[in-house]
Amino acid sequence: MKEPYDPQSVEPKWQKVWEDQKTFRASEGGSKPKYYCLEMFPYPSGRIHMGHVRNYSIGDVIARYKKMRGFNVLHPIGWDAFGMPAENAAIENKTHPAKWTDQNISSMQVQLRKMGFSYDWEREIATCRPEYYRWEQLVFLKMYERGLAYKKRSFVNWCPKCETVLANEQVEQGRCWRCDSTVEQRPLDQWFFKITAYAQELLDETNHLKGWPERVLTMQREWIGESEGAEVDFPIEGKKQAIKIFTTRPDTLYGTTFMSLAAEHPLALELSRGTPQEKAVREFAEKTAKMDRAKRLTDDYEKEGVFTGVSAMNPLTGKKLPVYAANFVLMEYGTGAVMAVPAHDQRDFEFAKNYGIPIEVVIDPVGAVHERPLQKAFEDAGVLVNSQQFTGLPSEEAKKKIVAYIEKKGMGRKTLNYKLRDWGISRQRYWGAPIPIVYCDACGTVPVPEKDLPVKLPLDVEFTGKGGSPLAKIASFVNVNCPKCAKPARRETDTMDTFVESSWYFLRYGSPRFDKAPFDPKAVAYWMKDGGVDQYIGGIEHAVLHLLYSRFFTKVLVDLGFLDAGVREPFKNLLTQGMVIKDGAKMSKSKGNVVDPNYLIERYGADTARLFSLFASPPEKDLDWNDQGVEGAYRFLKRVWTLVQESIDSFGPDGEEEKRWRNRTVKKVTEDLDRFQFNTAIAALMEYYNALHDLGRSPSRASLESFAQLLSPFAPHMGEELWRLLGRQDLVSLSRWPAFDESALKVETILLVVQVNGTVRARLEAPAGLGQDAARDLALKDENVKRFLEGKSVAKVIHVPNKLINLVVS
Ligand code: ANZ
Ligand code: ZN
Repeated sequence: MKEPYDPQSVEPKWQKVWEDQKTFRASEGGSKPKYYCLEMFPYPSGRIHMGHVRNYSIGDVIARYKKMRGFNVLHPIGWDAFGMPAENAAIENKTHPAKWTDQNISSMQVQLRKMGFSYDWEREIATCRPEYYRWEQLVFLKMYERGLAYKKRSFVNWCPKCETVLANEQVEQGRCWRCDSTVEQRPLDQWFFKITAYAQELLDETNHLKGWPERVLTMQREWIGESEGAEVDFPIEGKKQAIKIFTTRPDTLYGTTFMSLAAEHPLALELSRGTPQEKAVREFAEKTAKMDRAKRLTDDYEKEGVFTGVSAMNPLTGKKLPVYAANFVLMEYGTGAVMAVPAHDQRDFEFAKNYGIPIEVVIDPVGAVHERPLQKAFEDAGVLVNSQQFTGLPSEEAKKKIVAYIEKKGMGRKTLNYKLRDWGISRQRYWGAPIPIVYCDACGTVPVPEKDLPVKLPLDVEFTGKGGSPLAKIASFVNVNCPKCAKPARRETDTMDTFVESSWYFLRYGSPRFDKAPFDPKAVAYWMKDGGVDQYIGGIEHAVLHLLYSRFFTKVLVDLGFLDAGVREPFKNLLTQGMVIKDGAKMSKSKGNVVDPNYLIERYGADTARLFSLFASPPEKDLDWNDQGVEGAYRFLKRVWTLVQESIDSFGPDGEEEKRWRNRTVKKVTEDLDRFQFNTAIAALMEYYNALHDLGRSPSRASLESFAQLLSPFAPHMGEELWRLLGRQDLVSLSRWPAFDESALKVETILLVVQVNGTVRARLEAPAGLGQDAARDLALKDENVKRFLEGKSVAKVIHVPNKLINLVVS
């Protein structure tokens, strides 16, 4: 009785069995080694897309494989549930963000279950629930206590359409990453996390993350952006103060011809006060504040500035240097002040040209001199000239000597600087975790007492899409009594950046229902031991922010005492999967080239969708969508199905060749899975199928059982069904991964046909891979061959390896 392959009946059946038997429930402890397999959790947009299918299929193969290899696997899922789309939907469709999010979660749960992913659903979390964010609020309070969370006025990227502050990373070429509006600059009081306090550790640790792609580590290092240099104090003429500058080129110190301050630098206004320049400096500061920050980071704009009315002095020569406020100096970097060396810095060069400031060469190329006047700045290292006792030294040596000299004279010091800025976490949005702070006229900034947590998001809210934070308009939320003096006070109405939730969700999974702390330190220590999450899988778009913030947060949680000190890095191994591409472009709604996974599941089944997305390319590479590939995956599964159906009434004997194929395939698939080479593992299964099919008889039960096991991480429903068809009553998902016999591989034999002068004289069983001489020696030992060679000598040998040897005699 043959059943046709019908994924629509097979798949739900096994999903229910897994669910009922709690096959993938994880618990701490036991003798098996733990394995924490994690995919980046989804934003509940309402539907899964092919990117999810791919990401989660990769993770699921790893989780299932490790389980069969005898690991105690944790494979959780949850929802990154705060964020702007819910609020935007609320504005557009008048649904409450909470309701919209819950509905989306429900429908995506159904979709993920239909994919047959081996999640421990009992650990599911959603970051928008107070049971989750209350702990984030607690961590915030602890960070505030330690000065790791603080408030400061700063210029922020403001998107006029989204009416929110954007992180620098959310600004792409001066535009909002979500809605593409031009981003403006606004001064605003903002909450920050002091990630810069961890800059050095975050940087150093990149050298120890051996399981991360080099590309991601490089991006993180560049983002942190360490530069080695010096701070030097330049005395101001007629004052006691000095201007503190940061330079990476102390070797050019003798070429300084002016000074530049950031327009916002407090000294700019202070120095000009009372001089005729005061008004100009103030106006310049206002104008610069409006300038596009992204643009300021490029070099592609006119270098402008104003004279402040005062001069400083080169601390080594006493030479007088006019002080300017300039638009290319950033307040947030270094000290916000620069010693300007126009001969060797292009920005200074352009500025000097604009304002008629002298340009003095102090670095010549090795073995040459510059043509004068310089056409542009010479920024390379070289040999010092016009630099007093340092003249003649190469740049690198001069840097060290000049810094040492300055240190000795007490004029400055060696320093490190980072491009990394503190993490601005304030969002003027409703759908986020409220920041647990109260403002009181008498007491100032007052943290909400721990016992009053969570500060819950009020649900009675109106969305107009206009005029800033909806929270600020809810009187019942805003008006509270001061926790200290009990007088009327106001709540903070900013919510936290949603990157905060995703910076620690992987820890919450360790004890998702724990209600005494963010997580149970024992449970989390168990899952995180030996380097953290064993395998993390997600998109390269998170290479910098999410991964850097998670690393930072993990360190903070250790330092605050929430997390076992054995863990300072969250992710031991990282796999960044490529994008899903169709018709040459990233599959995305905006490109209109989306293939809906639902369609695949309904038409071909989840196993086909999984198999295709794993077979089409290696995980790190982009996956080029093609319909034939899907058809091919489907056909393969159907053939396997038929082969097993046809074999179950009359298994064949377990022949030598069959054993060899089995061992070879188990070895290949095992090794490929260990290296996450899913596509070649599947190709090996396809070859194996062909070999079994071409036997000309039914394969043995052992071969088909191995097949079901090897296939099951990729196509788990099919794996279970075949396993049951083959008579097994347990679950293939819980079976022990097949072992291979290395020796069975080595003694592989072939049939060697021996001819004498083109006529077959013997058929010999011979080890595979014999060379010509060895094959000839073997042939010469055969009695029949010997007879035909008697009295003659071999003039020529024709050898077709593993097939035939022809001895030509005269
Ligand atoms: C003098 C000098 C001479 C410089 C020279 C460069 C070349 P990185 O490598 O990115 O760290 N600088 C310092 N603070 C600045 C600020 N707040 N805004 C804009 N520019 C600033 O760059 C360090 C160099 O950028 C510093 O070294 C300083 O200019 C400038 F031939 O000092 B340099
Ligand atoms: Zn008060």
